[in-house]
Amino acid sequence: MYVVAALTLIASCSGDDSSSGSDAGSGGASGAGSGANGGSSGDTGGSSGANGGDGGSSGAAGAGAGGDGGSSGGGTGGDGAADGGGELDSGTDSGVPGNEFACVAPTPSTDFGAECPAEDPVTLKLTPLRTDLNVPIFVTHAPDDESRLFVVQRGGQILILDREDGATIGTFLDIGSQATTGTNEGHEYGLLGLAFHPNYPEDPRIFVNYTIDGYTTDDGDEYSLETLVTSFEVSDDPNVIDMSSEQILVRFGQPQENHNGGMLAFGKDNCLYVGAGDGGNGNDTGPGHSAGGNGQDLSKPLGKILRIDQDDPSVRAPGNPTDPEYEHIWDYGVRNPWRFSFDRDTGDMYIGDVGQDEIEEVSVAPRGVGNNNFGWPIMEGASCFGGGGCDMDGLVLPAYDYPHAANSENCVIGGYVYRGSAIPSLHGWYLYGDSGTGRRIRAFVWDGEAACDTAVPLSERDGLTLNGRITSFGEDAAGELYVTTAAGLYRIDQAE
Ligand SMILES: [Ca+2]
Ligand SMILES: [Ca+2]
Repeated sequence: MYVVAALTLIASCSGDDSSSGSDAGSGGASGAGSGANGGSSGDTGGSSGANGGDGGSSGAAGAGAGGDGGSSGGGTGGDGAADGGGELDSGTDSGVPGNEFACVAPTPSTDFGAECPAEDPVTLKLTPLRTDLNVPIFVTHAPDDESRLFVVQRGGQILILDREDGATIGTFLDIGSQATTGTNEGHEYGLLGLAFHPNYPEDPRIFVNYTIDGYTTDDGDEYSLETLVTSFEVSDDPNVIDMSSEQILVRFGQPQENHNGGMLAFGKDNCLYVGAGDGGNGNDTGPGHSAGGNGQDLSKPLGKILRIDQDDPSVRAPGNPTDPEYEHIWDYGVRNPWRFSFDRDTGDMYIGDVGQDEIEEVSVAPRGVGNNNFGWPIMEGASCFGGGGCDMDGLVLPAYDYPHAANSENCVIGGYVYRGSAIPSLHGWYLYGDSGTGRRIRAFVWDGEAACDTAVPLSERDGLTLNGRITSFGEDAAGELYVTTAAGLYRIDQAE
């Protein structure tokens, strides 16, 4: 029943993958040098090359597809302010004298949800900005920067493109030689996430999530990859990162090469959120998986949404749940949260959690409300995993789920709540998609109790065509939305 998906398909992000380790050489042990900013690895075993080793070299900067990326969905428009419209005043939760951008305990949402709209949004179109990229898996912006887009390629590059016409301005960062990256479309590892500090560029740090070669512990536990979340600082040239500035925030082993999550984004609490998959394999079982699944094991970073204080990643971030043994856990019970985002107006969190065999789901958590158990591997979507019954007590069910059958869908790609100004009727709609060959773009409005869904996916309703499978959505400084595919970057516009 649980078929091993072909690695030649990006669809493998929703299938099993029993292959562990041995991804043939490539990338050295990451030079993640210097600082050793306290990488509080979970209990996933030792870490290769200790903190900040200087590692190898080479690296198969391969093309491939896969991973995921970050966003800076966080800090934006003021509390409930109406229209993100390009203003980034970030950090509404913060009240720390002397550092209004410190990671602080969040202020839980008090007015969750919106009204279901009376009508579907206007007809949309996709405006291609690029069709020649090398496995772009994320696009985002720097705070207040309305002139540049930052496109993450899974092979390790962050490209800077002109927001208007997509022309290449430069290469911001290239860690292709130190990351271990996938070489075909289905691979889920490489450079997977990017987020700018909410006070960038006054605070010159960007944050990235990528994989390096794995390791074997003294006890013989094998990790095929290791996830690193690190920071870099921009150099005196605003289009070039200082490669000597890397600092490790956290690192943890990946028992299998799939389900690495990879998303990074700042919340309105100015803390760094990290998506971590269940470790890989299938059914959240096998080597490196706890009895009952990593998703439910609060001593591990795997199968979690993590929340980190970027200024002191060695301790539990202010406001994190105090029970979990692993101090960075914010939410748990996720399988592969490839993409999540924060509504830039409300601060609510939308998580696209990739399902296994039958069901894809989007979960929504109110701003500042953590410690949610989203159910994996007890449940897949709103159903007990594998059929039969299960104990749903205490589990947070998805806002919306849909089956694989019928429409060639099998891998949800989380998106964004539209808060731009170019398409007024789209305001408040959450746009997301699926990387299956159906290439569907969908939308709903979450009213706090149910997802008000459009009757027909936007892609079909509006005849939107893409040159490849969807890999991500992204948001620019003005709140306009984009879609990336295996080679393309498109802006979502209103049709004439
Ligand atoms: Ca993994
Ligand atoms: Ca779930």
